[in-house]
Amino acid sequence: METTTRAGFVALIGEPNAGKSTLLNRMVGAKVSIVTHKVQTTRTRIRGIAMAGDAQIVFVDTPGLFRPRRRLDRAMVAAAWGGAADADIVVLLIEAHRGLTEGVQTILDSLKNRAEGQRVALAINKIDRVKAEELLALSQKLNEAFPFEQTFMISAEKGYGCDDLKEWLGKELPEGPWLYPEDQIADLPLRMIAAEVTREKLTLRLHEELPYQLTVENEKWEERPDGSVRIDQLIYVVRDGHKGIVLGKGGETLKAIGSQARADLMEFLDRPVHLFLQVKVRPNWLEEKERYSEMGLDWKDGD
Ligand SMILES: Nc1nc2c(ncn2[C@@H]2O[C@H](COP(=O)(O)OP(=O)(O)OP(=O)(O)O)[C@@H](O)[C@H]2O)c(=O)[nH]1
Ligand SMILES: [Mg+2]
Repeated sequence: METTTRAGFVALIGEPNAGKSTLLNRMVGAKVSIVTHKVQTTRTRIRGIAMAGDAQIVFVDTPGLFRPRRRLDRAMVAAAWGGAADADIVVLLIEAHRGLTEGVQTILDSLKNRAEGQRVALAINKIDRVKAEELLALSQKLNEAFPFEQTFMISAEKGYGCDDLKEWLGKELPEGPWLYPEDQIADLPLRMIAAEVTREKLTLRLHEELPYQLTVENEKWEERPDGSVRIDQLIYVVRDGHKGIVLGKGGETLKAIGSQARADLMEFLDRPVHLFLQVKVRPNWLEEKERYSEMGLDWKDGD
């Protein structure tokens, strides 16, 4: 008997910090998208691939949806909605302890306007942070606000409910051949993942506005005959003062960031890594078209 395969795209959308990237990594079983406790960590769409029985689910992690101010914010929010529009199923993540916030309400309004016929499921995330009794009421309230096809209570971090969600998604995707080789886990160039790892360490380490005003680009990727890889990255900041903070006293801060990033990269790439980081002041990088294509974002003239 022939078995039917299924395949399709599942977009993870939600407010910044909802846990979208954590869920993507949990579904894929590897860290392909960076995670921090700060908002607006993810800047572009990141595809991670998971198998559920005979179904191949291509999860699309998206930047958080919020009211954009800067050009970069607008490009991020546009990338997130683009991900939702292209998906077979959208999963809206919300945080259990925050509930139906104004931000969530705005997302629901937008979903109603743009997503005629779009299949949308709800995932109430971070259930480890609330009492079970509160969940039922929250689920009811959200389902009154939007006709979700299905509701899941999950903890992306602890894994609760994630198998149920994955199984359901696998069954609901359309029949068709797999879109990627069975062993592929991400659709993102390695060099981009490597730059993201460094940006994660910078975001975790630096305060206030600084993480939002820097970007990391891969400059060189050299496979060495001994099986190791040499990676050169550039960190663009907007001011001399920022450069000083990133470097730290005697270069200590950058050194610490570099060694954390290197450790993650060695694990991810499963081979020795030599990582070289350089900080450059580039006051206008947030208004440069090329930076956006490096980040995997669309540039719109006139924005
Ligand atoms: N307690 C708890 N924390 C979680 C859970 N899932 C994610 N987190 C935490 O929530 C924070 C944000 O997680 P991310 O996965 O980066 O969130 P995101 O939605 O991708 O955020 P942006 O990329 O900024 O839009 C991190 O500190 C996670 O560890 C969960 O199930 N329970
Ligand atoms: Mg994210």
